[in-house]
Amino acid sequence: MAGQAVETEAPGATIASMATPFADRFEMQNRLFAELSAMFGREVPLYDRALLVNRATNEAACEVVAKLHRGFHVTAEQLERTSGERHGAIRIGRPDEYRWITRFFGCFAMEPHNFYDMTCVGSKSQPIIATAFRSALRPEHRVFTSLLMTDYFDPTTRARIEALLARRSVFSDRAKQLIEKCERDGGLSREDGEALVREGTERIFKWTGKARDLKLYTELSGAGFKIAADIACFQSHHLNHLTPNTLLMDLYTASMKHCLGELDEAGFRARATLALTRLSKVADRDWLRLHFKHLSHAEIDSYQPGTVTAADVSALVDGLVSTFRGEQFRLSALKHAGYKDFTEGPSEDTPILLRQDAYKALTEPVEFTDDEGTMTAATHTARFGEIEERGYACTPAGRELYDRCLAEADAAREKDPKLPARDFLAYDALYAAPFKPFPKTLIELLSKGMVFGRYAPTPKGLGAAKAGTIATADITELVRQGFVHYEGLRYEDFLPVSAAGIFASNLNQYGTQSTAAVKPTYTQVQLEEIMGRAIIDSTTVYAGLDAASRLDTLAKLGLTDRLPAAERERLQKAVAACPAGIVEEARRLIAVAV
Ligand code: OOG
Ligand code: NI
Repeated sequence: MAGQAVETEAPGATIASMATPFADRFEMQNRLFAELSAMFGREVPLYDRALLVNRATNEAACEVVAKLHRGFHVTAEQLERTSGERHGAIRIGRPDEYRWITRFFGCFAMEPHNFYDMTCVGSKSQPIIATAFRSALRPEHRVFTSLLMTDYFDPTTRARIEALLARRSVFSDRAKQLIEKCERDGGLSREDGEALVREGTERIFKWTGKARDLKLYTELSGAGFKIAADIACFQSHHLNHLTPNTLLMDLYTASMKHCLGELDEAGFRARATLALTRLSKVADRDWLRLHFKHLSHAEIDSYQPGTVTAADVSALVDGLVSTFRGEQFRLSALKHAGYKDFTEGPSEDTPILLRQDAYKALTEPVEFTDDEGTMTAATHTARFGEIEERGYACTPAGRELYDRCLAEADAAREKDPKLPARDFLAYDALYAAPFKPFPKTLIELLSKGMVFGRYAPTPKGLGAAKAGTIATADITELVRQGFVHYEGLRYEDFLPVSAAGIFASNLNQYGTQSTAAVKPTYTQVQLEEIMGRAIIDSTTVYAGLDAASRLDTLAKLGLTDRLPAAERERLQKAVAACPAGIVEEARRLIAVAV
């Protein structure tokens, strides 16, 4: 039948002329995260309401952008997609479980990216090593996946944790069969894909509210190992949080605080006005490209410049105030533990990496069962409500500068930890000051080598190349002359120091020290052996994409010969260091998008 997808499993059948019998892995990924989000919303009503707050604030941000760029319009569906991006966090207890989870995410085109050693982040250390699963080139969603390192503990505690963990089976036989089938056949039918999504939402990631060994739980928590208790005593890899994407962090956090009853109307108005006014100053074409993947250069070029007045902002703020009067925004009526005092990551005016914030971990009822079958009601505080806003991916030089600025900003904050709650504006200025050395616009960030980018010749550039009138091979100069388009690469990963801060503030405790006789050290190879596959170093991908686009652009403009030999070699090396196939796939995706 014309147009009907072939869904039958047909190993060995002649399928050359048919559509692939397999479900698209990215569609499966979107289905998985949509279902996880629905599951999490049922488990945690506050999460569902926070999504509504996120929608309202993203809509307001889009209205500012639409006034600045006449012709810009996002459909509800596109906005839903942008805001529908999620990152999850799960914490795993056993190496064999970790390998199953790796294989599970593999079925959804999600591969391990970067090694995070949380045992080495100073006073915020946790007994955890981690990687994040995502697609290398089409990162729609990601999951930060931790593994509890039991040898961080003294032998007796370690044996108790391991004995408890040994008794659980998170993956059903059916889930294992589906994963094996996917690996063997090279994909899953749509029906099997749905079945695997259900394994995720009905078992693997589901919160059961049931736990075991209250004694161990209490002892671990009391000794400061809440994270170990969260992992060892439960029966699933329950989602710790599922984080949506915001276009405007400061508007979202102010709104959440207002809806939670922590910020009165006047306070909210002031902060919302500031956030929207700031947006109206920075939401240029680069901002559009960063936040809306679906917009092409040509589409952005077609917008006419417009303005945003103080009256426009004030009307938007009025709109939010009245929206938030609605019953569903009365978040203060739900059980909650308040909102974090400050946002993790770069200052508001530095559009790099990742900014994160959260409502604090909720106290949820849990029922403990002991070996004799006796049940005890208790509570567990671990799951929180994070939000994120993404910026540009830093080069190693940019990352180094970031780390320095961050250390200074952290130190300034620690001198007066109550300041964010007492005087937000003063705190905002205090935190931003150490980030002053960081450029604030994309073109500056690129030309100073702080972030990675992607380049392409413009029609004007191609014309000039033909006419032989281009006088430089310097990419920044070519951009300035209108011969080359640029964009920044979005940061798609995590920040260990922010993550440590998030663990710390949500567990309501700082890090923990190893109780083993000698504190073990952990390596990426160790985690790779557990997973049975290599971890992608995302910097090699960002650097490879940046270098390949420079080489391609210069080649298309006939300028390769003018590139200094050392520079050409550096770029070629960066392309070669990128994991196999990624640069080619990126070129293919760009060609498709054009
Ligand atoms: C993971 C913490 C890391 C992030 O956003 O940095 C993380 C966890 O709490 O399990 O999710
Ligand atoms: Ni997170």
